[in-house]
Amino acid sequence: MTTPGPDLQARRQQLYRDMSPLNLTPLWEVLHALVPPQPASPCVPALWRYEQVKPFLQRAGAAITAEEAVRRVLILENPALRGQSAVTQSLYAGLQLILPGEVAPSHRHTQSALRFIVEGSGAYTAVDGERTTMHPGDFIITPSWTWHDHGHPGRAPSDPHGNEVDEPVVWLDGLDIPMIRFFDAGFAENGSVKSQALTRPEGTSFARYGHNMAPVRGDAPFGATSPVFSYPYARSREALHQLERSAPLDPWDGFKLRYVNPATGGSPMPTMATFMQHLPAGFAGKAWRQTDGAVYSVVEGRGIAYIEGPAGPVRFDFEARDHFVVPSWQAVRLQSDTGCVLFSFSDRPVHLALGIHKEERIS
Ligand code: 1HN
Repeated sequence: MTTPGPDLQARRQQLYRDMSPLNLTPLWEVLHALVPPQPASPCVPALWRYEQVKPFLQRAGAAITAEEAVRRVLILENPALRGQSAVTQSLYAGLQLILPGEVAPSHRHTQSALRFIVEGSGAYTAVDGERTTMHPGDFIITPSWTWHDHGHPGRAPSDPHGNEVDEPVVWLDGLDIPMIRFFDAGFAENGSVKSQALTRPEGTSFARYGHNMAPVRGDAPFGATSPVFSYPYARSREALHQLERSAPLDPWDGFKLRYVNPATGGSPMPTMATFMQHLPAGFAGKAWRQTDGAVYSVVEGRGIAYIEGPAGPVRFDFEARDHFVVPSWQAVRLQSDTGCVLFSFSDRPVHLALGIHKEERIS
């Protein structure tokens, strides 16, 4: 490319200045950045150690009630996207705390949400008239535009109806907030009551849709979202362990399964895919990269994630209840000496729907 002489450069700069009041700008000055040869995410890899985060959750618990906060959450902000409430360009993540005796009041919004229970038992979330009790490792869905509230009855350990203990409950919230904001398609409404009226006993949706069977008549109750709104850890863990007896170890993923909407076989939510994987003890995975940036919640065990960030390689030594984010198209490999279980979520269904999902398995 020849460099333009000073006359030509001046003429161009004058052209840009003159057209600017009409909100016109020359494409040729930005073309390369608009269509980069490969994804160049502004996101950076990041790790939140639970050991460091937990004291702040506890302080938040003393500083504000769930009711006053509406949702008492510490947002996991990507260090390169501070102030945007975003963990990747398209996804939001946060850690929510509810204490025994508290209620997080009913509301609904077009943003879809997932909960992944990090610590504690005995709290519930209610969706569209049905409650589900939370246990560590459970994956729970709040479909778009459904009424939802959370609560913690604070039952005593001696409660004859169960063995739930009276302890704080913390879960990971994953929402498609930045994506819905991008489309300017967000609506929200507060409920008229704190806790919604219950119209079905707990376990109804699981009984109807959670056993490879479905009601003979009737439409999907939540449209494109899974009619099963709680995927208990006991089931996912068992599935992974059974898988390992027969399936070969995947050199990149270890043993990995995706959660499905049983009515479609697709992802549980139209905007977010969820996964659970087991890296067996001694696993040293190969590197891969994919266009969907992903958030990980460490369920059990310890391991290492090596990520090729824009500023060079980073190494995250993680343990149970830690969270980390792998940005789009950054190469990552996972290792575990002790063995570990990882939950993750990403915006993959949107990439697939648009026909732009790309994955590269390296070496
Ligand atoms: C929300 O409704 C929840 O229902 C959690 O628990 C986090 C972040 C932004 C907007 C709405 C919840 C949220 C949220």
